[in-house]
Amino acid sequence: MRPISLITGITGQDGSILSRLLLGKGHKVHGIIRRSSSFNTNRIDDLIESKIYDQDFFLHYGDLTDSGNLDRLISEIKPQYLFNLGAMSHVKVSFEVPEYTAQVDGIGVLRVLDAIYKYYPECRFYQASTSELYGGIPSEMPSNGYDETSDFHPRSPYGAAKLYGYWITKNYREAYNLFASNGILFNHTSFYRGPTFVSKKIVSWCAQWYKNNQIQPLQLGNLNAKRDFGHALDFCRAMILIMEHDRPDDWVIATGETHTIKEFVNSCFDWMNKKIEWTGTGLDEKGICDGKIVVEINERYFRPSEVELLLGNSTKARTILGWKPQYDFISLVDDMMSNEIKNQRG
Ligand code: NAP
Ligand code: G4F
Repeated sequence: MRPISLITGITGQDGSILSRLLLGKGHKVHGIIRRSSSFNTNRIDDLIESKIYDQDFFLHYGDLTDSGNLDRLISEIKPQYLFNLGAMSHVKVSFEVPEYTAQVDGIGVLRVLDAIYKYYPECRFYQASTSELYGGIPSEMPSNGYDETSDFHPRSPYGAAKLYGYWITKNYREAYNLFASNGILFNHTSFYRGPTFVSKKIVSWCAQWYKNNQIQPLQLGNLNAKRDFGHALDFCRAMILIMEHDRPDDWVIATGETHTIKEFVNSCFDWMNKKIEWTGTGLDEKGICDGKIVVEINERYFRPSEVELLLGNSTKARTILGWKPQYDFISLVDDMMSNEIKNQRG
Protein backbone atom coordinates (compact mmCIF):
# COMPACT_ATOMS: atom_id res chain seq x y z
CA MET A 1 0.00 0.00 0.00
CA ARG A 2 1.32 3.43 -0.91
CA PRO A 3 1.55 5.95 1.95
CA ILE A 4 -1.06 8.73 1.96
CA SER A 5 -0.05 12.25 2.96
CA LEU A 6 -2.28 15.25 3.54
CA ILE A 7 -0.79 18.75 3.41
CA THR A 8 -2.45 21.93 4.67
CA GLY A 9 -0.90 24.97 2.98
CA ILE A 10 -0.12 22.98 -0.18
CA THR A 11 -0.29 26.13 -2.33
CA GLY A 12 2.50 27.81 -0.33
CA GLN A 13 6.27 27.70 -0.79
CA ASP A 14 6.85 24.69 1.45
CA GLY A 15 3.67 22.84 0.52
CA SER A 16 4.53 22.97 -3.18
CA ILE A 17 8.10 21.74 -2.60
CA LEU A 18 7.10 19.06 -0.08
CA SER A 19 4.40 17.70 -2.44
CA ARG A 20 7.04 16.94 -5.07
CA LEU A 21 9.36 15.31 -2.55
CA LEU A 22 6.54 13.07 -1.27
CA LEU A 23 5.32 12.18 -4.76
CA GLY A 24 8.94 11.26 -5.57
CA LYS A 25 8.87 8.86 -2.60
CA GLY A 26 5.73 7.16 -3.92
CA HIS A 27 3.18 8.84 -1.63
CA LYS A 28 -0.32 9.69 -2.72
CA VAL A 29 -0.56 13.38 -1.88
CA HIS A 30 -3.72 15.20 -0.86
CA GLY A 31 -3.77 18.95 -0.27
CA ILE A 32 -6.17 21.46 1.20
CA ILE A 33 -6.65 24.66 -0.78
CA ARG A 34 -8.66 27.75 0.07
CA ARG A 35 -11.35 29.12 -2.16
CA SER A 36 -10.06 32.35 -3.62
CA SER A 37 -11.61 34.90 -6.01
CA SER A 38 -8.51 34.60 -8.17
CA PHE A 39 -6.21 31.63 -8.77
CA ASN A 40 -3.94 30.70 -5.86
CA THR A 41 -2.47 27.46 -7.25
CA ASN A 42 0.34 28.87 -9.41
CA ARG A 43 3.05 26.93 -7.53
CA ILE A 44 1.31 23.58 -8.16
CA ASP A 45 -0.34 24.23 -11.53
CA ASP A 46 2.02 21.83 -13.29
CA LEU A 47 0.85 19.02 -10.97
CA ILE A 48 -2.82 19.95 -11.52
CA GLU A 49 -2.28 19.88 -15.28
CA SER A 50 -0.36 16.58 -15.22
CA LYS A 51 -1.73 13.07 -15.60
CA ILE A 52 -1.19 12.34 -11.90
CA TYR A 53 -3.96 14.76 -10.94
CA ASP A 54 -6.81 12.84 -9.29
CA GLN A 55 -4.64 9.68 -9.49
CA ASP A 56 -1.74 10.40 -7.12
CA PHE A 57 -2.32 14.08 -6.39
CA PHE A 58 -5.65 15.37 -5.04
CA LEU A 59 -6.90 18.77 -3.93
CA HIS A 60 -9.79 19.54 -1.58
CA TYR A 61 -11.29 22.85 -0.58
CA GLY A 62 -10.92 23.63 3.09
CA ASP A 63 -9.73 26.06 5.70
CA LEU A 64 -7.99 25.84 9.06
CA THR A 65 -10.79 27.93 10.58
CA ASP A 66 -13.43 25.28 9.64
CA SER A 67 -13.38 22.28 11.97
CA GLY A 68 -16.31 20.52 10.25
CA ASN A 69 -14.38 20.58 7.01
CA LEU A 70 -11.18 19.28 8.67
CA ASP A 71 -13.11 16.52 10.46
CA ARG A 72 -14.64 15.36 7.19
CA LEU A 73 -11.40 15.45 5.21
CA ILE A 74 -9.37 13.59 7.83
CA SER A 75 -12.06 10.96 8.42
CA GLU A 76 -12.43 10.36 4.66
CA ILE A 77 -8.80 10.56 3.52
CA LYS A 78 -7.30 8.72 6.54
CA PRO A 79 -3.77 10.02 5.89
CA GLN A 80 -0.75 8.28 7.43
CA TYR A 81 1.04 11.63 7.44
CA LEU A 82 -0.45 15.08 7.94
CA PHE A 83 1.84 18.06 7.41
CA ASN A 84 0.24 21.17 8.90
CA LEU A 85 1.89 23.92 6.86
CA GLY A 86 -1.15 26.19 6.43
CA ALA A 87 -0.77 29.55 8.18
CA MET A 88 -1.05 33.29 7.95
CA SER A 89 2.73 33.24 7.73
CA HIS A 90 3.70 36.93 7.46
CA VAL A 91 5.05 38.33 10.73
CA LYS A 92 4.43 42.01 9.88
CA VAL A 93 0.88 41.34 8.64
CA SER A 94 0.09 39.49 11.88
CA PHE A 95 0.21 42.85 13.73
CA GLU A 96 -2.65 43.99 11.49
CA VAL A 97 -4.76 40.80 11.73
CA PRO A 98 -3.83 39.43 15.18
CA GLU A 99 -7.13 37.70 15.94
CA TYR A 100 -7.34 36.03 12.54
CA THR A 101 -3.70 34.93 12.93
CA ALA A 102 -4.54 33.35 16.29
CA GLN A 103 -7.52 31.53 14.73
CA VAL A 104 -5.49 30.04 11.88
CA ASP A 105 -1.97 29.62 13.32
CA GLY A 106 -3.01 28.77 16.88
CA ILE A 107 -6.52 27.30 17.13
CA GLY A 108 -6.20 25.90 13.59
CA VAL A 109 -3.54 23.51 14.90
CA LEU A 110 -5.91 22.35 17.64
CA ARG A 111 -8.66 21.75 15.06
CA VAL A 112 -6.40 19.48 13.02
CA LEU A 113 -5.05 17.62 16.04
CA ASP A 114 -8.52 17.07 17.44
CA ALA A 115 -9.78 15.74 14.12
CA ILE A 116 -6.85 13.29 14.05
CA TYR A 117 -7.53 12.24 17.65
CA LYS A 118 -11.23 11.65 16.93
CA TYR A 119 -11.10 10.09 13.47
CA TYR A 120 -7.66 8.66 12.70
CA PRO A 121 -5.21 8.60 15.64
CA GLU A 122 -2.77 6.43 13.66
CA CYS A 123 -1.97 9.53 11.57
CA ARG A 124 1.46 11.08 12.12
CA PHE A 125 1.26 14.88 12.53
CA TYR A 126 3.87 17.51 11.67
CA GLN A 127 3.45 21.05 13.00
CA ALA A 128 5.21 23.91 11.16
CA SER A 129 6.67 25.60 14.20
CA THR A 130 9.08 28.46 13.83
CA SER A 131 12.15 30.25 15.11
CA GLU A 132 9.80 33.21 15.72
CA LEU A 133 8.96 31.42 18.99
CA TYR A 134 12.34 32.51 20.38
CA GLY A 135 12.00 36.24 19.78
CA GLY A 136 15.62 36.95 18.87
CA ILE A 137 16.54 39.42 21.62
CA PRO A 138 20.37 39.35 21.37
CA SER A 139 20.99 39.26 25.14
CA GLU A 140 18.64 36.23 25.47
CA MET A 141 20.16 34.10 22.70
CA PRO A 142 22.45 31.22 23.77
CA SER A 143 25.98 31.67 22.36
CA ASN A 144 25.67 28.63 20.04
CA GLY A 145 22.21 29.66 18.88
CA TYR A 146 18.70 28.54 19.84
CA ASP A 147 18.04 24.83 20.29
CA GLU A 148 15.17 22.65 21.51
CA THR A 149 15.86 23.59 25.15
CA SER A 150 15.91 27.39 24.69
CA ASP A 151 13.30 29.66 26.24
CA PHE A 152 10.54 31.17 24.12
CA HIS A 153 9.73 34.87 23.91
CA PRO A 154 7.48 35.52 20.88
CA ARG A 155 7.57 39.11 19.61
CA SER A 156 4.53 39.21 17.32
CA PRO A 157 0.94 37.96 17.16
CA TYR A 158 2.28 35.41 14.67
CA GLY A 159 4.90 34.18 17.15
CA ALA A 160 2.36 34.05 19.98
CA ALA A 161 -0.16 32.08 17.87
CA LYS A 162 2.56 29.67 16.77
CA LEU A 163 3.54 29.22 20.41
CA TYR A 164 0.06 27.89 21.12
CA GLY A 165 0.39 25.60 18.09
CA TYR A 166 3.73 24.32 19.41
CA TRP A 167 2.37 23.55 22.89
CA ILE A 168 -0.90 21.99 21.77
CA THR A 169 1.09 19.67 19.50
CA LYS A 170 3.25 18.63 22.46
CA ASN A 171 0.16 18.27 24.65
CA TYR A 172 -1.66 15.93 22.22
CA ARG A 173 1.51 13.85 22.04
CA GLU A 174 1.76 13.59 25.84
CA ALA A 175 -1.95 13.33 26.63
CA TYR A 176 -3.17 11.04 23.84
CA ASN A 177 0.05 9.41 22.67
CA LEU A 178 -0.33 10.81 19.15
CA PHE A 179 2.69 10.88 16.85
CA ALA A 180 2.79 14.69 16.86
CA SER A 181 6.11 16.46 16.15
CA ASN A 182 7.19 20.09 15.97
CA GLY A 183 9.71 21.18 13.35
CA ILE A 184 11.09 24.47 14.68
CA LEU A 185 12.31 25.80 11.36
CA PHE A 186 14.40 28.93 10.87
CA ASN A 187 13.83 31.27 7.92
CA HIS A 188 13.99 29.27 4.69
CA THR A 189 13.47 30.61 1.24
CA SER A 190 13.71 29.78 -2.46
CA PHE A 191 12.56 30.94 -5.88
CA TYR A 192 9.06 29.89 -4.72
CA ARG A 193 9.01 32.24 -1.71
CA GLY A 194 6.11 34.70 -1.48
CA PRO A 195 7.02 38.11 -2.95
CA THR A 196 6.59 40.12 0.27
CA PHE A 197 9.22 38.22 2.28
CA VAL A 198 12.49 40.11 2.34
CA SER A 199 14.73 37.55 0.56
CA LYS A 200 12.41 37.17 -2.44
CA LYS A 201 11.69 40.91 -2.50
CA ILE A 202 15.43 41.67 -2.75
CA VAL A 203 16.14 38.98 -5.34
CA SER A 204 13.21 39.93 -7.55
CA TRP A 205 14.11 43.63 -7.43
CA CYS A 206 17.75 42.80 -8.29
CA ALA A 207 16.73 40.60 -11.22
CA GLN A 208 14.61 43.44 -12.65
CA TRP A 209 17.39 45.98 -12.06
CA TYR A 210 19.89 43.63 -13.74
CA LYS A 211 17.78 43.84 -16.90
CA ASN A 212 16.87 47.53 -16.64
CA ASN A 213 18.56 49.72 -14.08
CA GLN A 214 16.08 52.54 -14.62
CA ILE A 215 13.66 51.08 -12.06
CA GLN A 216 12.78 52.83 -8.77
CA PRO A 217 15.06 52.11 -5.77
CA LEU A 218 14.34 49.07 -3.62
CA GLN A 219 12.51 50.10 -0.41
CA LEU A 220 13.38 48.10 2.67
CA GLY A 221 12.88 48.28 6.44
CA ASN A 222 15.35 47.09 9.08
CA LEU A 223 18.62 46.20 7.33
CA ASN A 224 20.34 45.12 10.55
CA ALA A 225 18.04 42.24 11.53
CA LYS A 226 19.90 38.92 11.30
CA ARG A 227 18.41 35.69 10.03
CA ASP A 228 19.60 32.09 9.77
CA PHE A 229 18.62 31.78 6.09
CA GLY A 230 18.30 28.30 4.61
CA HIS A 231 17.01 26.76 1.39
CA ALA A 232 13.39 25.54 1.48
CA LEU A 233 14.33 22.33 -0.33
CA ASP A 234 16.72 21.36 2.47
CA PHE A 235 14.11 22.25 5.08
CA CYS A 236 11.32 20.25 3.43
CA ARG A 237 13.66 17.23 3.36
CA ALA A 238 13.95 17.67 7.13
CA MET A 239 10.14 17.59 7.52
CA ILE A 240 10.07 14.11 5.98
CA LEU A 241 12.91 12.85 8.20
CA ILE A 242 11.02 14.16 11.25
CA MET A 243 7.90 12.24 10.20
CA GLU A 244 9.82 9.05 9.37
CA HIS A 245 11.69 8.99 12.70
CA ASP A 246 10.72 6.19 15.08
CA ARG A 247 9.22 8.53 17.70
CA PRO A 248 7.60 11.97 17.81
CA ASP A 249 9.71 14.85 19.12
CA ASP A 250 10.62 18.53 18.66
CA TRP A 251 13.39 19.44 16.24
CA VAL A 252 15.29 22.63 15.42
CA ILE A 253 16.16 22.90 11.74
CA ALA A 254 18.68 25.64 10.90
CA THR A 255 21.87 26.24 8.94
CA GLY A 256 23.89 27.56 11.90
CA GLU A 257 24.92 30.76 10.04
CA THR A 258 23.33 34.14 10.48
CA HIS A 259 23.39 37.14 8.13
CA THR A 260 21.97 40.64 8.17
CA ILE A 261 19.47 41.77 5.57
CA LYS A 262 22.16 44.15 4.33
CA GLU A 263 24.49 41.17 3.77
CA PHE A 264 21.72 39.53 1.74
CA VAL A 265 21.53 42.66 -0.45
CA ASN A 266 25.34 42.81 -0.73
CA SER A 267 25.49 39.16 -1.82
CA CYS A 268 22.90 39.74 -4.54
CA PHE A 269 24.95 42.68 -5.83
CA ASP A 270 28.11 40.53 -5.67
CA TRP A 271 26.27 37.92 -7.74
CA MET A 272 25.63 40.65 -10.37
CA ASN A 273 29.32 41.72 -10.20
CA LYS A 274 28.24 45.12 -8.89
CA LYS A 275 29.52 47.00 -5.89
CA ILE A 276 27.01 48.58 -3.54
CA GLU A 277 28.17 51.25 -1.07
CA TRP A 278 26.18 52.32 2.01
CA THR A 279 25.89 55.89 3.25
CA GLY A 280 23.87 57.58 6.01
CA THR A 281 22.20 56.06 9.04
CA GLY A 282 18.68 55.19 10.22
CA LEU A 283 15.95 56.35 7.87
CA ASP A 284 18.59 58.23 5.82
CA GLU A 285 20.66 55.13 5.07
CA LYS A 286 21.00 54.49 1.34
CA GLY A 287 22.62 51.94 -0.94
CA ILE A 288 24.49 53.47 -3.87
CA CYS A 289 25.67 51.68 -7.00
CA ASP A 290 27.27 53.27 -10.09
CA GLY A 291 26.49 56.70 -8.57
CA LYS A 292 22.73 56.02 -8.25
CA ILE A 293 20.53 55.32 -5.22
CA VAL A 294 19.47 51.68 -5.39
CA VAL A 295 18.22 51.03 -1.85
CA GLU A 296 16.21 53.33 0.43
CA ILE A 297 14.73 52.82 3.89
CA ASN A 298 10.98 53.05 4.26
CA GLU A 299 9.61 52.92 7.79
CA ARG A 300 6.41 51.22 6.64
CA TYR A 301 8.41 47.98 6.66
CA PHE A 302 9.43 48.35 10.33
CA ARG A 303 7.64 46.14 12.87
CA PRO A 304 6.17 47.31 16.20
CA SER A 305 8.53 44.83 17.90
CA GLU A 306 11.37 43.34 15.91
CA VAL A 307 13.10 39.96 16.07
CA GLU A 308 16.68 41.22 15.85
CA LEU A 309 18.85 38.11 15.80
CA LEU A 310 18.12 34.49 14.91
CA LEU A 311 20.70 31.73 14.82
CA GLY A 312 19.70 28.08 15.13
CA ASN A 313 21.54 25.14 16.63
CA SER A 314 20.31 22.00 14.87
CA THR A 315 22.81 19.58 16.42
CA LYS A 316 20.00 17.25 17.53
CA ALA A 317 18.52 16.88 14.02
CA ARG A 318 21.96 16.51 12.47
CA THR A 319 23.02 13.84 14.96
CA ILE A 320 19.81 11.82 15.29
CA LEU A 321 18.05 12.35 11.95
CA GLY A 322 21.24 12.65 9.90
CA TRP A 323 19.93 15.88 8.38
CA LYS A 324 22.27 18.48 6.99
CA PRO A 325 21.67 21.33 4.58
CA GLN A 326 23.10 21.12 1.08
CA TYR A 327 22.90 24.88 0.49
CA ASP A 328 24.94 27.51 2.33
CA PHE A 329 24.24 31.26 2.22
CA ILE A 330 26.18 31.89 -1.01
CA SER A 331 24.69 28.93 -2.89
CA LEU A 332 21.21 29.94 -1.67
CA VAL A 333 21.65 33.45 -3.11
CA ASP A 334 23.10 31.94 -6.29
CA ASP A 335 20.13 29.57 -6.69
CA MET A 336 17.58 32.33 -6.08
CA MET A 337 19.28 34.90 -8.34
CA SER A 338 19.85 32.53 -11.23
CA ASN A 339 16.30 31.15 -11.13
CA GLU A 340 14.83 34.65 -10.86
CA ILE A 341 16.80 35.94 -13.82
CA LYS A 342 16.01 32.85 -15.91
CA ASN A 343 12.33 33.19 -15.07
CA GLN A 344 12.11 36.92 -15.74
CA ARG A 345 13.80 36.40 -19.11
CA GLY A 346 11.62 33.52 -19.99
P1 NAP B 1 3.42 30.41 2.71
O1 NAP B 1 4.16 30.33 1.41
O2 NAP B 1 2.90 31.71 3.18
O3 NAP B 1 2.20 29.36 2.61
C1 NAP B 1 1.18 29.37 3.56
C2 NAP B 1 0.09 28.41 3.12
O4 NAP B 1 -0.95 28.42 4.09
C3 NAP B 1 -0.56 28.78 1.77
O5 NAP B 1 -0.85 27.60 1.08
C4 NAP B 1 -1.85 29.46 2.21
O6 NAP B 1 -2.88 29.40 1.25
C5 NAP B 1 -2.20 28.58 3.41
N1 NAP B 1 -3.17 29.20 4.30
C6 NAP B 1 -3.20 30.47 4.77
N2 NAP B 1 -4.27 30.67 5.55
C7 NAP B 1 -4.95 29.49 5.58
C8 NAP B 1 -6.16 29.06 6.18
N3 NAP B 1 -6.92 29.90 6.90
N4 NAP B 1 -6.56 27.78 6.00
C9 NAP B 1 -5.82 26.93 5.23
N5 NAP B 1 -4.68 27.28 4.63
C10 NAP B 1 -4.25 28.55 4.79
O7 NAP B 1 4.30 29.80 3.89
P2 NAP B 1 5.58 28.83 3.83
O8 NAP B 1 6.81 29.66 3.79
O9 NAP B 1 5.35 27.79 2.80
O10 NAP B 1 5.54 28.21 5.29
C11 NAP B 1 4.85 27.00 5.55
C12 NAP B 1 4.57 26.90 7.04
O11 NAP B 1 5.80 26.91 7.76
C13 NAP B 1 3.76 28.05 7.63
O12 NAP B 1 2.97 27.51 8.66
C14 NAP B 1 4.79 28.98 8.21
O13 NAP B 1 4.22 29.74 9.26
C15 NAP B 1 5.80 27.98 8.71
N6 NAP B 1 7.20 28.42 8.74
C16 NAP B 1 7.77 28.96 7.65
C17 NAP B 1 9.10 29.32 7.67
C18 NAP B 1 9.78 29.92 6.48
O14 NAP B 1 10.83 30.55 6.66
N7 NAP B 1 9.27 29.72 5.27
C19 NAP B 1 9.85 29.10 8.84
C20 NAP B 1 9.22 28.52 9.94
C21 NAP B 1 7.89 28.16 9.88
P3 NAP B 1 -3.00 30.53 0.08
O15 NAP B 1 -1.99 30.13 -0.97
O16 NAP B 1 -4.40 30.41 -0.35
O17 NAP B 1 -2.66 31.86 0.71
O1 G4F C 1 11.31 38.05 5.21
P1 G4F C 1 10.67 38.38 6.50
O2 G4F C 1 9.31 38.98 6.45
O3 G4F C 1 10.68 37.04 7.35
P2 G4F C 1 10.56 36.76 8.94
O4 G4F C 1 9.96 37.87 9.67
O5 G4F C 1 11.92 36.29 9.37
O6 G4F C 1 9.53 35.54 8.98
C1 G4F C 1 9.70 34.42 8.12
O7 G4F C 1 10.53 33.47 8.78
C2 G4F C 1 9.96 32.91 9.98
C3 G4F C 1 10.99 31.90 10.52
O8 G4F C 1 12.10 32.58 11.02
C4 G4F C 1 8.65 32.23 9.64
F1 G4F C 1 8.12 31.68 10.77
C5 G4F C 1 7.68 33.25 9.04
O9 G4F C 1 6.49 32.55 8.64
C6 G4F C 1 8.32 33.86 7.80
O10 G4F C 1 8.46 32.85 6.82
O11 G4F C 1 11.59 39.37 7.34
C7 G4F C 1 12.92 39.07 7.69
C8 G4F C 1 13.57 40.31 8.30
C9 G4F C 1 12.75 40.99 9.40
O12 G4F C 1 13.60 41.32 10.47
C10 G4F C 1 12.25 42.26 8.75
O13 G4F C 1 12.06 43.35 9.66
O14 G4F C 1 13.73 41.29 7.28
C11 G4F C 1 13.36 42.55 7.78
N1 G4F C 1 12.98 43.37 6.64
C12 G4F C 1 13.64 44.48 6.24
N2 G4F C 1 13.02 45.02 5.19
C13 G4F C 1 11.92 43.20 5.85
C14 G4F C 1 11.95 44.24 4.91
N3 G4F C 1 10.96 42.24 5.81
C15 G4F C 1 10.03 42.31 4.83
N4 G4F C 1 9.08 41.34 4.75
N5 G4F C 1 10.00 43.33 3.91
C16 G4F C 1 10.96 44.32 3.93
O15 G4F C 1 10.92 45.21 3.09
